[in-house]
Amino acid sequence: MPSAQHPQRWDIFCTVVDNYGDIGVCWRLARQLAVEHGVAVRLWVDDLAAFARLCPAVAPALTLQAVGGVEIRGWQQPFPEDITPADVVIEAFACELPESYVAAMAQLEARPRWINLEYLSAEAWVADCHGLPSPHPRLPLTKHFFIPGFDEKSAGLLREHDLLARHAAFDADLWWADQGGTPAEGALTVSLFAYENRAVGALLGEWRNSAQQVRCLVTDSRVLPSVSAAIARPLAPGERYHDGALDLQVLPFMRQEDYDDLLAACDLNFVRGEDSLVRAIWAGKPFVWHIYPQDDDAHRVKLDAFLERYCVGLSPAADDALRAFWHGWNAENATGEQWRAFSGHLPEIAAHTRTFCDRLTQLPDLSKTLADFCRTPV
Ligand code: TRH
Repeated sequence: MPSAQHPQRWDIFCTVVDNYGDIGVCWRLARQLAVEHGVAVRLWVDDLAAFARLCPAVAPALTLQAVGGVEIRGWQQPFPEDITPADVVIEAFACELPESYVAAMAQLEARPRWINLEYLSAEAWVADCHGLPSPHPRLPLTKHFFIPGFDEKSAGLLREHDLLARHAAFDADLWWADQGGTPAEGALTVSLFAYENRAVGALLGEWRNSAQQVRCLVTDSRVLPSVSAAIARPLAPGERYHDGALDLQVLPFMRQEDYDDLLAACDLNFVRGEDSLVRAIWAGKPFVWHIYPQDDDAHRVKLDAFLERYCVGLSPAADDALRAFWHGWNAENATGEQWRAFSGHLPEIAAHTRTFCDRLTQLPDLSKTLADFCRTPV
């Protein structure tokens, strides 16, 4: 039997490899499916403590709870034998489903739609692989690859239906007042979320000596020790540091929704990984992407594939400056000169990023692509 035509029950399986991207994406998708598509979602997560950092309503000790219209399950070993698989089963980022669960999927008369939700990529191969079936070697089950990306040949990008309206209604003055005061007139406001990065020292030096005030909000993330090392002073969330033109403040790790506000509030956002990149695009402000580093340097190809799409339409000078600074930031050797060239083009990059964002909003959002795909018969 083919899978259900109007799948009402969805299971999403998420392992937290490291960092927050895996659960960040799964939580976003789960909420959207529940709230915007009206389906019942069970989200299985193997690390509820990591989840609770971006969603404090999650109680790490509870293996069964409901938050934001989603049923949240602690994914423990051994996996319970008495779980009936849902109509749609999403294995996020190739995490391996419990064997007993897969066996139960094969037993169902209406076999579930089985989706492997892959990592985001701007590379050309996505067009050839998105949506491909992968039959199970033994069982009467087929898994389909679902690959987020930047054009209509991919799964698209996650974007809540009201996100752009929320950004448009965002009151930056109010937000800054809550952060301990509106930035100085004409100051450059920056959010900094990144992995460890030795280039932080050169950047902070530039900001300290800049003619323009720089108000930098550092998130409680892996970049914080790099910042502390650069200023030779340990920094903790809540602390603030002034030196020359630099006014630096460390923020606690915040709720996922609040992180969107931070991106909307700043003139320039340093982001990392996968999900914060997409959120920076939707904020429509200039950003600098620290891509998740991979052992075989595969991330460099991925970074350049994104730059190829993002830079279309920039003037040659802005294009060169942006690529040079992004490459320097990712290689942890960005120089003051690269920063000055990049920041000199920020007005053009700001207008360009707005257009880039507008163009991408023409694509259907990923939750819709997925819901439509799962409605069609196998
Ligand atoms: O945390 P990340 O580095 O996650 C990474 C990437 O997703 C990478 O592709 C993946 O392979 C690796 O994990 C295993 O970066 P990312 O993807 O931006 O996820 C961060 C999430 O945390 C995102 O949903 C935004 C959220 N966030 C908060 O909720 N509060 C915060 O204060 C901050 C800074 C982020």
